[in-house]
Amino acid sequence: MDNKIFIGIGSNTGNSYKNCIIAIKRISSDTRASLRSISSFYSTTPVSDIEQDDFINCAVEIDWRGNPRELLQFLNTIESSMGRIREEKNGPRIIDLDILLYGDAVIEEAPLSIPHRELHRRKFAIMPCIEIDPGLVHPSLNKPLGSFLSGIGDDQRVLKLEGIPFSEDT
Ligand code: PH2
Ligand code: MG
Ligand code: MG
Repeated sequence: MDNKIFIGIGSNTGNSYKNCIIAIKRISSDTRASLRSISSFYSTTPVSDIEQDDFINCAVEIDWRGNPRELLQFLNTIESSMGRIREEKNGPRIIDLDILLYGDAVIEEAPLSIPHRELHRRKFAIMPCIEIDPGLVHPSLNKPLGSFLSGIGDDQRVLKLEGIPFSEDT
């Protein structure tokens, strides 16, 4: 239960902000999950070759009474319940729930890939995590998570959204 588990949340279809909130509520309403922390919401440019709208991204830290595989299944179930269908890689999506970090675990057993394969290359994933815990270290690259930011191009724009109340009528 001491694992620092970080879930990356993203949406760029429909009301993206609301979609992220619905996903957070569904995560926290399961008895196996406890919400420890929610990051700010960020407006982010798509990292993709496909032309599409900007994303809303955030991250949550949770405790999970189960194993990583069960967590992945749980997140996939929430994605499906929100209408996610398997779209093209890096295409627009109503909701995306990715396990970014599972404590110090390094797991490469398809479909599990922990830490998330792209975590250190994506500002929209790193920023919300280090906002919650600035001391995070990448468990397989063994460097502070924040240290990867300087190597990421300025084309990845990430704008922290200030002053948006968490609780809307969702
Ligand atoms: N997710 C992707 C691909 N590109 N870009 C942004 N800004 N935010 C995302 O969540 C995102 C992306 C694949 O899951
Ligand atoms: Mg993703
Ligand atoms: Mg995903």
